[in-house]
Amino acid sequence: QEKIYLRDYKAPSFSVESINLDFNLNEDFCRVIAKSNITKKEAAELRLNGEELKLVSIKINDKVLTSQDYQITGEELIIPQVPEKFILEIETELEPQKNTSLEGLYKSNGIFCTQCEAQGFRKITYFFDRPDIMTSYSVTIEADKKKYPVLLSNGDRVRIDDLGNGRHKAFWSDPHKKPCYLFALVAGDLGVIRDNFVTKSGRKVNLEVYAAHGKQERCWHAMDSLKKSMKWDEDTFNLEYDLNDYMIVAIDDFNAGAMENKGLNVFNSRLVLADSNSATDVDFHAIESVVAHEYFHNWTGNRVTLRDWFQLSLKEGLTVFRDQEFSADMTDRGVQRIEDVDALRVGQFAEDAGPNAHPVRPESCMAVDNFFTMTIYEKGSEVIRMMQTIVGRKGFRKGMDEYFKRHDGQAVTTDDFAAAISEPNGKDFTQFKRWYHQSGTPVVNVNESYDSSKSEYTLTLEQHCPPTPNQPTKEPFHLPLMMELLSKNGQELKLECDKIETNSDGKHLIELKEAKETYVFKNLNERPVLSILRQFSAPVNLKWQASQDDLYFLMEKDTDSFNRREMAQKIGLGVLRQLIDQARNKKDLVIDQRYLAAMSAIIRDEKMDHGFKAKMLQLPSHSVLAQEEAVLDTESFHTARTTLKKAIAKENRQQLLEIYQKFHGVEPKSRDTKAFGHRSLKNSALSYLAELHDPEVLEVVNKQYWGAQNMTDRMTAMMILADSESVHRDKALHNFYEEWKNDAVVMNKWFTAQATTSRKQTLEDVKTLTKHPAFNITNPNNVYSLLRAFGANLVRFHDPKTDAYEFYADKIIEVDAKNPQVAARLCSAFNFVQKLEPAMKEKALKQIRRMVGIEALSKNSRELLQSALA
Ligand code: HT7
Ligand code: ZN
Repeated sequence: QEKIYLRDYKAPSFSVESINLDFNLNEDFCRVIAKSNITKKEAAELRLNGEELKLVSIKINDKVLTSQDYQITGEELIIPQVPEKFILEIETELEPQKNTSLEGLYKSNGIFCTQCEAQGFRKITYFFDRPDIMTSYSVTIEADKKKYPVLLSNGDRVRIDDLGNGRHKAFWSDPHKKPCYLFALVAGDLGVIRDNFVTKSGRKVNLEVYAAHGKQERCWHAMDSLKKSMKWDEDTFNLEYDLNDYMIVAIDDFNAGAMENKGLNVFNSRLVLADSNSATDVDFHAIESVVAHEYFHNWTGNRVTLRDWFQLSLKEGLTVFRDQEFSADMTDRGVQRIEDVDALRVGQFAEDAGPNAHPVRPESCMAVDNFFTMTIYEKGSEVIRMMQTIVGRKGFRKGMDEYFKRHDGQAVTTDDFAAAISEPNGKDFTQFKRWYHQSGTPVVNVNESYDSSKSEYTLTLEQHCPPTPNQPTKEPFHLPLMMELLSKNGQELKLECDKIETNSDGKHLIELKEAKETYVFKNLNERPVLSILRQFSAPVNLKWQASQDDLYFLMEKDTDSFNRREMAQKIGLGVLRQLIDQARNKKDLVIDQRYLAAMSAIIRDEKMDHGFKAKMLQLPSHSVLAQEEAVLDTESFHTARTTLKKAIAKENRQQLLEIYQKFHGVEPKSRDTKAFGHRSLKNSALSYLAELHDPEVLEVVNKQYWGAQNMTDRMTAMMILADSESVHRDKALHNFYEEWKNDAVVMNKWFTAQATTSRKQTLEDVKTLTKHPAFNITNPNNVYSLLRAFGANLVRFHDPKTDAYEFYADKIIEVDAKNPQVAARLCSAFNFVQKLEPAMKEKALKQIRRMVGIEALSKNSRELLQSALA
């Protein structure tokens, strides 16, 4: 399979001033006529991308071409001779009803829709399917009037004509030039809710959210989220919406979360539909954040777009950063940062340590669709956050203004972005940009000493980055490390060190640029306690052999709430690792009493914010353990974690019950941040108590299931019961199914609850569920909620006593034949292969070899699996 390289980028030889797309939608085929206005900028043959298309005709300036005038080779249409300026008219035929890849034009539950990012437009017509060709679009859609009353595309509605024969035709025109990956079309019989937003300059924007009939009343949270996003972008970045209409359409079959097509976002239904009966607090939060993310793309992605796909993080990293900041402003900034860093650690750090590690701006790839990774998105966002930390918020805003001033309407690179932020702030980002081309998670070693005779505290920091595929050695990174020194009673001390920066937000910063650097702090009459990497100001692995006294001190007293939670995780990790060691060596498991006392103190702390307390009580996850431990022995992870959880629950049974009783049933329908915090704390208390497996607690869980007044409570109880041997288990699962069997979005929760248990028969349950009438392997949400969730269930996926790898590989192969993008998302389950014990490793490798040996395997899956063999 061929690779493509960033170094081969060449600016286009043609420009396309405008394109008119005419769609004629029918039940068994769709006819597309694409008329483009093209200019040749330099001598070149015309090469257009196209896949799975039936070509009907080609005309240049109205003259029909014969087969001697062009060639069709694999994935290109080549016309060697074209004039300087010409109108190219291409007619193609598609079969959207047979399109199971869900890219290009396809049908989901009777609705025609498109997904063009990254390279789906080439499945609609022959075109320059590259983001640096920006074009004005006008679109007509003709379809049956009864079956498809709603006909949508990007931009402004021009008119809709009744054709008098049971068919109608809609005309759309988009005043903004765009790359073809932002093109969209939707045609179907849909319900809609409407509202409007008046922009700061007084323009009224019509807002519409479409969903299947009967579901539209569940779209109001998405609508509210959209209005909040529009206001936030005006207030924060002075960015205003630029069309008269903004439409969101919920679709059941969708490969990803959502798509930011200009003026016409297409969303996975699970990220639109919500009410308190059917959606959890986490769902509500995810919807708010994804609606915001897609809206924010209107400026960061659409108005300023990508020069080429290697620059994907230019829009995705920046837009994730913007949605994280939005969520922080809408909810609780401290808790939001904890959640974002948890997700980064679990997903992106694992990616950076695995066979598919790649830079934020990759150099090569086989399948462009494989770029939609945690590294591009989440690490990309951390890179932007570091820029903001270095220049401060005000400086960052100045840089963003400059970015839009320089590049509005252009297709640009991450280098252009870095220049726009650094230059107005008088900063040099030459070294900083290594974050874009070096992969891997840097390790920072911390060493400290205190000299009481000189009243000096010395801090030595050393950085290195482990080798990653194709990058055996790395240059030092530019690391902004936010820090303070704390006194014995937790106060921030005056920092007398000339190497410490203060950014425009008044935050103290070490800008570590060398492999090793020493910092001396003067006039400290007592040994200070170091608080470093505050707010997780750089995405690094901090190795710091701090004393237990200091760690416990910081967990209790650090003035940076993120670091308090970080210390709780660090101590918890140490305790768990000792328990894992004992479990692996068949020793008695001995609980660390100091840790137990500290966790008990948190449980009993009446002043701590509730949402934050729930985060403090979380034990490090199996995926975090998997990254720290040399061997992936998940049975020992499970034993260690449940033993520790049980010990904490036993010690605090009464207090946990009191927390539960205090908050259970309080404002069950409220969705404000306070209510989220209450529910998160009391459900975390319940999950601790459930570890005791005592009948009284299971009664409480069962009662919560049957009496739940919202999905957060119902789902928590169902997950606990699903993971138990309780007599209540089957009845609850059966009831959930009966209640929600006609609701595709909610049924996914039922699959996940059963795929993520630690019960020994989980694999058998998952196998059975793949044959369940509610499971459809062509629906991405079903695949993710059952199969991918099982692949992420480290305990049961890596169970030496089962054939989980073989079953999972069978499913990858089956999905791959229909939908390569979805299959590729399943492959990451094999990322830990190098950490497996020899027998397990061989079992996993055998399956990977089997998959790679299939000739018809897609390049998407092949690229990801092959590297696991390297
Ligand atoms: N920009 C969107 C990415 C996306 C996507 C990528 C590959 C295959 C299907 C897809 N659907 C949407 C989503 C976003 O980041 O906003
Ligand atoms: Zn995005």
